[in-house]
Amino acid sequence: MGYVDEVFEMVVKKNPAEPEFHQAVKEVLESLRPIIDQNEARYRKEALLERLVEPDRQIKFRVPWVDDKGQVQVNTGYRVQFNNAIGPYKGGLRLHPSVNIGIIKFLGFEQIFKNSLTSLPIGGGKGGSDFDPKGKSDREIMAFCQSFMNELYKYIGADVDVPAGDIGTGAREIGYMFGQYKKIRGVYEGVLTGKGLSYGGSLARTEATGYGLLYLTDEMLRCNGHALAGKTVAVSGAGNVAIYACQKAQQLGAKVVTVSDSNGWIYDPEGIDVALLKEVKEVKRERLTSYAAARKSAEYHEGKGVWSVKCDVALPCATQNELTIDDAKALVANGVIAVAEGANMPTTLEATQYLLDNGVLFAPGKAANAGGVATSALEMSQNSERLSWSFEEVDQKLKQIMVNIFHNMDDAAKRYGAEGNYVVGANIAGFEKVADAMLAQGVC
Ligand code: NDP
Ligand code: 2IT
Repeated sequence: MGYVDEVFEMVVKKNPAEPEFHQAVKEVLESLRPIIDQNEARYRKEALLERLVEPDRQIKFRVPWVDDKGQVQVNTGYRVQFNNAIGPYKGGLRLHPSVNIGIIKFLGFEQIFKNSLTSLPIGGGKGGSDFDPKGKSDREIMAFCQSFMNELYKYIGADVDVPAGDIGTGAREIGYMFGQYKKIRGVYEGVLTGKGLSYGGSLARTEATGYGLLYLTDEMLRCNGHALAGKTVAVSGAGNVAIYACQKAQQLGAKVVTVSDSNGWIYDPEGIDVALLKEVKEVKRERLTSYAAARKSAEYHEGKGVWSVKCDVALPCATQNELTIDDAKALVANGVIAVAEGANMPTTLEATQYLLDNGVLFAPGKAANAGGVATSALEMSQNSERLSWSFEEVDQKLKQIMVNIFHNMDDAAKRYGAEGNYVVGANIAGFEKVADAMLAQGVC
């Protein structure tokens, strides 16, 4: 059996019942085959892959809090510190009832390579809880966040591990967590990113993941003889990533015709009204039915279905495994040119293969959505130098980072005989730097 297959088998055996983690490891290891084949003896002797797939540590803790009725609730908190070969652990906190250790591990594993691709000095980590923020009062959210930080503070720090937002964690939650960290530690430091602008946040961090997704997609289209302007775009999700993906797509001259949430989806042939979407989701925290009620041109559909709409570019921005083989077939049948992942691992392995086999340009999440964490790293830099940069300055840096990521993954794919396969290119380009740093730092 080859080295890749041996390590994958070991991962499945040692981490049973963690299908998302298995999926992420499989996707990465399979595409690293060309570089691993060339270096197999050394990597085996150094147990490089065995070290890469085993987190530095996994922290799991109780999060008790009191709801508005006076009832004590108990959730489970997680932080997986996966790899700090190239910088302090960095990655978001997901608050969603589906969260379990396997999901946090898949996200933390992906984050290692994503963070490396940004070319900034950040290692890989992820955390979160099975807490469901939906329907909770502000006071309940604060109670949860403070209790979560009462335990998490022991393991994080501006030079150790710097968490940020993800599904269910936005500026409000980061604010409550930052306040509690400051109270417990008595230290004012950039321990979290995605902070509010009045206490160390970076301009353009809110927009960064969605904007970055479009900067990379635009560059990928351009380098393959297409242009984003005039294209029809389907977006899934209606959260932070989706909203700013819609906004930047429109600024670049495309028409976005869909968004979705976990209840249903919108088809708006006149183009998504981003101001209305923001009002519904960011201000009122309501469902997409409110968007449909306020806009004549919008059709609301219950359940799944965004990928059945005819589009040139598809941008999955909701959650893992939301774009299945049937969706990929529908997109190809409708003539899709490009799929770029705003979410983490939204496309199943089978669907990814189908898109690649059918000549669809495919930008994997660890490259396409890296703009969020890259701008988090820019927030860390600003915190360290106790300065804040203008929106334009951050946005310009973000754009350059995304263009560089595209070219780095494009070059890596070419170097290893897989031209145009950006899954191979992104994984190899991300891996090279981490592997080099791990080998240089010895057995640790
Ligand atoms: P938000 O919480 O702001 O929005 C998430 C959106 O996805 C909501 O519309 C939500 O619908 C929908 N969604 C979440 N879970 C599910 C589910 N199980 N089934 C169907 N729909 C679902 O999160 P973000 O926009 O921040 O994150 C979206 C994706 O982007 C995630 O995969 C995240 O890991 C990834 N990402 C985020 C970054 C960031 O900076 N925020 C950076 C890089 C990647 P509903 O409201 O109904 O739950
Ligand atoms: O998946 C991700 O890259 C994020 N949720 C953002 C992480 C960060 O540290 O900004």
